Amino acid sequence: MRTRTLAAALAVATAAAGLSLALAPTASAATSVPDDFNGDGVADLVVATPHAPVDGRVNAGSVSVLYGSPDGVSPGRSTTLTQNSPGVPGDAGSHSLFGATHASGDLDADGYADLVVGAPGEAVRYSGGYGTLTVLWGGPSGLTGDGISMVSPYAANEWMSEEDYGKKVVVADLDGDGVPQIATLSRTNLWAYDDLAGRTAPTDVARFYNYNAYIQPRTLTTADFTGAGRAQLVVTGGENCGGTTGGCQHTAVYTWSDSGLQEAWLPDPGDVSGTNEAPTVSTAAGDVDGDGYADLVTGHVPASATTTGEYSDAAGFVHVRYGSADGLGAHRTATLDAPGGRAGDNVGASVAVGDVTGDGYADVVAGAPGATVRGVPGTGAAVLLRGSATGLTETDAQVVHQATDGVPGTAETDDWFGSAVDLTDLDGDGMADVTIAAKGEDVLAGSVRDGADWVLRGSAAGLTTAGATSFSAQDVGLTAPDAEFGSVLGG
Ligand SMILES: [Ca+2]
Ligand SMILES: [Ca+2]
Ligand SMILES: [Ca+2]
Ligand SMILES: [Ca+2]
Repeated sequence: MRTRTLAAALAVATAAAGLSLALAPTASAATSVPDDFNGDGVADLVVATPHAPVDGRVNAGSVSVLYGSPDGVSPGRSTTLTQNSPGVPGDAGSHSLFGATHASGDLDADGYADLVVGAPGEAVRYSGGYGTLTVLWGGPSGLTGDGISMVSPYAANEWMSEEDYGKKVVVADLDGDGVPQIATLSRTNLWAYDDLAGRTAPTDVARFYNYNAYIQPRTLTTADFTGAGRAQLVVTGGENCGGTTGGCQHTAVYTWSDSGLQEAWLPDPGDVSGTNEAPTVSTAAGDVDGDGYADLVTGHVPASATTTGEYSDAAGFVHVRYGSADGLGAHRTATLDAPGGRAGDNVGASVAVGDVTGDGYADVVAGAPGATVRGVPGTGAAVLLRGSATGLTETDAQVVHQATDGVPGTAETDDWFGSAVDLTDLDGDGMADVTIAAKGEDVLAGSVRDGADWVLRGSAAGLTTAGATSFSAQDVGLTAPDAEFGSVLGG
């Protein structure tokens, strides 16, 4: 959805500037659906399980692609790949965390979307470095395992070391030539690559930004926030202040230029009361007010001194910085509480942006994995906040959870429904469908973190339970308990 919004913004921007003929011809050769791996015109869903064991290696990781269709997705039309699958580069290793992040786009401009998968814990042979990216090529049969592997430029430098390369990844057209590129975060660096030259791994990075010891980059997002006809990168993370590691928040926008990545800092929204800085725990982008500029949506859960379990005891909130020609958030920002939000909800622990209702305004789904439902703590919920001409609104917000009529499953303690969310049009009807992960869902006897995913379809009225489906590890042939199946739905 992110790239489609970018394309819409690009169309508006170029129409306004009379530049429609200046677009690179390669753009028309690329697929029009950024996550359509088998080229049938319907987007596909990737759910990743970085904690999946593979052939006895713990936390090696797997990714599952479920192919979209007019009937939506089904595990019966899926492929699950690990680093031990035929063709996939590398070998499954303990704690590689293959699938900790993923992003897609047509990197080789053959009309089929390609999947980039991060394995930030993978040891790089003959190097002190950790972390790889794997590019899996799409084709008529979808993802088959055919791919290439990438490592940090520092992995080949005896004087440098790298940690967590590939912990976040995005695919976007950063230089405005119509072909998307890869950008990725490590523990201390942001790397942005040039267009791939065919199906070979890049030998050098085009642009990078190095963080000093005072900033800990955490999230990476991309979209065209300024109507420039190219995407910018947004990185958020903790920043040391007052003697506290990560006590303040850092948000920076990077624009690709001939001289490197140009950086601009943005103010942190703080928490709802405006007294403390609230960590940015999730990010997504899309045009929620339909003005042609992508908007940045961030989820914030204030840290809590009384947190004892998986989630904070804070309510959480969602913040919007509206895009404009003058820069992201230059003219307008907004903070939204989920209606009825309560302490411990953790609303904004996850966010996704997409047009659920098909009215041309992107909507937001925010996960609230800590929410208490009908007296059961930690059940979790997801909230639909609607886009409109005046921006994102709490009006007619819709809450769904496992106790909602028509949603499969049972609301249980610490299911954490909403631990991750994604919005992609998986049935091709023009309305984005939500995928909701519950990483604490227990499926097998005696386990507590088997994990599962739900898909609820978009409709003109909002999310509908008609055609709702859910699936877990066993449905795609995985058998290990407590692996948090499908807990990663994107970046
Ligand atoms: Ca497809
Ligand atoms: Ca491709
Ligand atoms: Ca906008
Ligand atoms: Ca749909």
